[in-house]
Amino acid sequence: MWTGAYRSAAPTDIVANGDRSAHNMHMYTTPEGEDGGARREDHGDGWSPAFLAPTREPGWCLVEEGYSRAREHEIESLFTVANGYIGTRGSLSEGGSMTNPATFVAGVFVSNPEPDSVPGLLSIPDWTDLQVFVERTRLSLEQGCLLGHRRILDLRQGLLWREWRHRDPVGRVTRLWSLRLASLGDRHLLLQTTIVTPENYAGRVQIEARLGPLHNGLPWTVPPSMDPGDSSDSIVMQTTTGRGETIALAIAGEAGVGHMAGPAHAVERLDESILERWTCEVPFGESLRMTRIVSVHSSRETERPSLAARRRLAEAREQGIPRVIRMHVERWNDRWGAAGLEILGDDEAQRALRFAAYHLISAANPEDERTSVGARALTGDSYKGHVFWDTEIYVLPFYTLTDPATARALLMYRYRTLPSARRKARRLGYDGALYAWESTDTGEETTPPVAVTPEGEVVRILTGEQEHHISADVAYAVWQYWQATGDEAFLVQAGAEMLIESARFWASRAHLESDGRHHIRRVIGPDEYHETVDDNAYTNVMAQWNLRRGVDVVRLLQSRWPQEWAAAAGRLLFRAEEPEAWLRTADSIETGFDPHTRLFEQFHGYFGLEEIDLPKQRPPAIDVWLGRERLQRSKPIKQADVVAISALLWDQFPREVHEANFRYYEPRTAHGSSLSPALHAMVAARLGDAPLAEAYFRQAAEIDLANNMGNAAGGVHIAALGGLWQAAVFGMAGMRLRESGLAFAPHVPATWRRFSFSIQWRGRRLRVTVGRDPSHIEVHLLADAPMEVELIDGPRAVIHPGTRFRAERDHRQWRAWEKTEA
Ligand code: IFM
Repeated sequence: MWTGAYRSAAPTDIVANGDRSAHNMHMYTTPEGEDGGARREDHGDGWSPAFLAPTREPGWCLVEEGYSRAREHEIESLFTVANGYIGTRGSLSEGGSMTNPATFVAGVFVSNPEPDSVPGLLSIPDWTDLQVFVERTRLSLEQGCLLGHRRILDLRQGLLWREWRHRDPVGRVTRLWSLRLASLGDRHLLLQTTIVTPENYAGRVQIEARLGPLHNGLPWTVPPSMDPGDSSDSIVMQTTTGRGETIALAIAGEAGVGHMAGPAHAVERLDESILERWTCEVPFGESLRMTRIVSVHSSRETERPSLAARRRLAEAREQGIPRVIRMHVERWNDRWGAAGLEILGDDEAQRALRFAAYHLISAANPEDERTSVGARALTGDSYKGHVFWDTEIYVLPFYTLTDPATARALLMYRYRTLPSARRKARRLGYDGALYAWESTDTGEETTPPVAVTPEGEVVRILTGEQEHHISADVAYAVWQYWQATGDEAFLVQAGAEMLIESARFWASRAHLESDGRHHIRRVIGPDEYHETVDDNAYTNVMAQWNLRRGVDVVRLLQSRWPQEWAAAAGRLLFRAEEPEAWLRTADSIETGFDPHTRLFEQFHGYFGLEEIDLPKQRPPAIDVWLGRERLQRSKPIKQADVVAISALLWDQFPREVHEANFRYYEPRTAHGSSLSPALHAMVAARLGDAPLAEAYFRQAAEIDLANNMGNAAGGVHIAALGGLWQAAVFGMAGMRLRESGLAFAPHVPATWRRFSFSIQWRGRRLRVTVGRDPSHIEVHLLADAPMEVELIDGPRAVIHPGTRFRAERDHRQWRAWEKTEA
């Protein structure tokens, strides 16, 4: 049984069985025979088209019933609507004692003047704030009687729905319905519609919507010609970040009651916000609806962001709100078509995987090569929006295999920040490129130099100086993208340079010592509990891999694109002897591998550290429990480190090596990082340990869905979500990239009857299904040219477009692929 907070629950109509308090919200029932689940409101004015209803199937919805103040912050993160350009947390529009609304624009950072502080993602004025008054009494979840309250994150359509019934002290019952989106049809648009329906009265209803604060770190100005009072009836404001960027937003509200003329509208400029007010007498049986539509632009895309924001807003209004919503829903439909995730037999796993994909789709923008995905995407301000290795190792494979244009844009961000990576390498005395451990808009190192512990102790943060594996991680993602897409233009114009510059970095970073081995000293590996270590296995194996791929790419360019290579070699001041030197270094890097035990030593001296038995249920903050000093001297590991070698370089080592290392390191891993469980799920699955794989899959899924690390308030853990997708595709389905096609080694958990997903490989679209009873796999090549599919320890076949291939396992043996009807 799952222990997640979100269990299967059909998003049924919000029908209260009489008046109930917030404590028994679960009493809602599914109306017999009702079609379409949640209400299809017809507001009598043709405004609400029939398609506007939450997706009915529970496998596509996250439903939050009732209201619990204590959970608000994490719900806001989970229920974020975003589109890779902009993201708005799922906070309640009317606020509340625990509300923390925020809207982030990807890649827009503000510097903090405090000493030792680093830039953080800008939060623009809150556009969602909205208060409803019935005869001057404000509707509040924390006052009056809550008759029903439900929020639905509609993963399928990318919509956040809300339904709320409220009774005030004099017995008036009001229903509020709302919908919020960050458009995938046009990434510059945000929209929120609210419909207020007096259920048992006719009366005066007022909506107040604020835009602010106007001085949240940065002053927002309303250009004089666009004053709130001007005839355009939209508000335009802008700010300049101090890092050279101007951000502008234009906002307009449209209100109506059925077919009647619009309600009275007033705008007021307050010190900290702009307040708009719509007031009208709502007749019995009618509703007051108000839609706020926002357009955001920055100087990154246009020289005149204010103008662009205003124009785009006007166009959207011209198109009409239903069309804006429809385009958004259609784009979501396309994205789901490309990712197509279905798990039969385990509804919770299916929804967790779709939740992961929802946030992955929401996190990145294929049209922007100057931004990347921060550790909490656009859902919260933890880690200040900084970009880590999380993107390349955990998140990027999802895009590479379902939406290559997005993967390319994210890799181009690393290409564009190469100059900063070169500067960092130079500053530390190395050649080539060393990427920032924490990166923002410029690619300069932005890891904070110090942190204050909960006990008030100021400690140095060494990751920015010592966590060097990031350069190999970027190289890994470049190569994986190249393998999966065959994107020659990218490789020649950008990818090769990143592979070469990172190889150069390792060639200078590894030192040949008197034992005849190259050593990489004073680093931090993925296991950040152990700082300033020598020869971290993950770092060294990845460095070795990076050096060899550097050689491969040089040879590839020399043979296939000699002209382009000549130009690149000149630009990079390439020396002919470099590849040989890289190979010599790679061959003699100390990886800490012992062929007798088949174990990698995580770093030099690790095996001699104090052994501490971790309880089966790992304490959440083992670093606090043991203290920093003791942790350094003992074996508990923060997160997958040697296990990450197995996850990334499976084919480089025999199965026995993966088995030995997993069995050794898994019990010693505290999973103090959200990145850890998913990689453990993937490796356990590849080892055929389905129960353990399933347990880790759940643990990874519950990081956000059940807030099992206690910090989802700061945003969803996008790396864990990317890792979850990888655990399913690379672990449970056992998919691996090959030169001529794809290989599979399915190990499906007992509860997953069938798991299907869609992917792209070198321009071809495929639908893959793996299942049990009997164990089987089906591959359906939907389009483009033939390709090879292989079963590990089994047959291989060339498959053709439009055909479906199926293989079954019989007594541990795979039978030959059979062509079945497509
Ligand atoms: O990149 C990770 C790191 O591996 C562990 N601490 C959190 C970072 C951001 O998610």
